[in-house]
Amino acid sequence: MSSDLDRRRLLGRALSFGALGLLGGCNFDHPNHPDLADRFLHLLSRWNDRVQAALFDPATLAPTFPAAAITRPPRFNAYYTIEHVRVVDGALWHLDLFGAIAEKRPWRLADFRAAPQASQITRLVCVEGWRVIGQWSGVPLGWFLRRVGADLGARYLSFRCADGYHSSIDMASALHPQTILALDFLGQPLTPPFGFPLRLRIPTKLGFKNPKSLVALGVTNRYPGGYWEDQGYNWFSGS
Ligand SMILES: Nc1nc2c(c(=O)[nH]1)N[C@H]1C(S)=C(S)[C@@H](COP(=O)(O)O)O[C@H]1N2
Ligand SMILES: [Mo]
Repeated sequence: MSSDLDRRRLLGRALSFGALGLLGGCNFDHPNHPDLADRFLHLLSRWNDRVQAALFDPATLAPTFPAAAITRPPRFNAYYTIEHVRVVDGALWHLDLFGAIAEKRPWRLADFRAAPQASQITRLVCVEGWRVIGQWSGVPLGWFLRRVGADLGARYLSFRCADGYHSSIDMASALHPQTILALDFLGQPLTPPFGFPLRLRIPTKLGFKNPKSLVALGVTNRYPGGYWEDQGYNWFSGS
């Protein structure tokens, strides 16, 4: 049973990285049919998303680690360098809610602090070829979605960030027990470069699917894409 699950996870990874390799390594451009090549790549990647979604086991946990394995110092990454991090004012900050959510009242920092918290020591894997282990704590996203009356039958969650970054995930991954809206790193509030005041922490997906400094969260059936997703990174990107 467990080796069967391992094989499925491996297959998922092979498909995921195989598709990334195809996207990065081959030249499908045809001088007469540039749109056709684009459309082919897009279809290939969306097919890959569906295979990965079908293989995703909502009960399989991402690996967890002992405190001694935590990477120090942590490693920053964004589509800009660390001097350009936009600092959010925690007192004014709120998370806007949009789409298929019954209670759209924005959530403030105190609301998230008052909610149930979960902690995890997990690995963040960046497609650029590095990985770090860290300890994140915060509100389980599944709890939050139920609390605000989100339509759990909808397909996508869409996230928008203070720096203009955006990303999206499937509902099954959103409801995974290790998917949290993180407030803390190593037991202290997140610092601005690492996503203050609130970031998505989803250890079953690659680093770029972990948007930092969230300003809005939506539930939708319309494919939302994302900053890197729109530039050809595979959308599902299980890690
Ligand atoms: N708001 C925002 N979130 C973001 C990014 C970004 O540029 N802006 N980059 C992503 C990428 S590519 C990675 S690998 C992780 C890095 O998270 P870290 O800085 O905590 O290591 O954040 C993700 N979330
Ligand atoms: Mo990344």
